[in-house]
Amino acid sequence: MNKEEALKIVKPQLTDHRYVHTLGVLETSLVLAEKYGADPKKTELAAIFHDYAKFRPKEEMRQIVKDERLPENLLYYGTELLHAPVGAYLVKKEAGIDDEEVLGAIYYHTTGNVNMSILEKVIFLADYIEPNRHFPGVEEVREMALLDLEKACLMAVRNTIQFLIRQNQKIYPLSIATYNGLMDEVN
Ligand code: DGI
Ligand code: FE
Ligand code: FE
Ligand code: FE
Repeated sequence: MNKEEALKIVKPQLTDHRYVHTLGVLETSLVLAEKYGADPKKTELAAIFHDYAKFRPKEEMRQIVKDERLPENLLYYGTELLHAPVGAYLVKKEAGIDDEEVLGAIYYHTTGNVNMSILEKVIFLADYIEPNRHFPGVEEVREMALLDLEKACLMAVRNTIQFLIRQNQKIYPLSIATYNGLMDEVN
C-alpha cells in the first residue's frame, strides 16, 4: 500500500487535529528511521496507521479485547491504552496490513515494550516528539532523539509515567517493564 492510499483510509477515522498529529508522526518517524536504520516503507505505514483506532467507541474496543483474547489487563488501566493493541487488530482486519513488524509498532506505540525493535522505538518516540506535541520536557527528548534512540525513548516513557502519577492514574505494568528494560539498554 502506498502513502496516499494509506492516508486516504486513515483520514476519515480521525479528527482534523489527530490527522495533523499523524502527519507529524509520519515526518518525524521517517527522519528517525533514516538516522537509526528502520525500513522507510514499514515506518511510513506504521506511522500513518498508529492511531487508527483512537476514536472507536470504548465499548467496541473493550469487546475486541475480550473476543480476540488480547491481554485482559488492558481493561483495568483506563481506556486510553486500548487504541494501540486494538488498532493493530483493526488495521490488519480492515485495511489488510499484515506485516507483523508494522503491526507490532502500532500495538506497542502507547506503552512501549521490552526489547523493542528499531521500528517500534522509532514509532514510540516519534509519537512523543512530533512537532505538534507541546508537553513539558518534550524539547529535551527532541534533542536526545538526535543523539541516542534508546536514551530518548527512556526519557519519553519516564516523562509519561511521571505525568500519569501526578494525574493520580494507574500505570500499566508493561509501561513499567518498558522503563526498566530501557534502563538496562542504555547502560
Ligand atoms: O494516542 P496519542 O495521544 O497520540 O498518544 P499515546 O498513544 O502515547 O497515548 C497517550 C495516552 O495514553 C495518554 O492519555 C496517557 C495514556 N497512557 C500511556 N501509558 C499509560 C497510559 N495510561 C495509563 N493508565 N497507564 C499507562 O501506563
Ligand atoms: Fe496513540
Ligand atoms: Fe506515546
Ligand atoms: Fe499518536
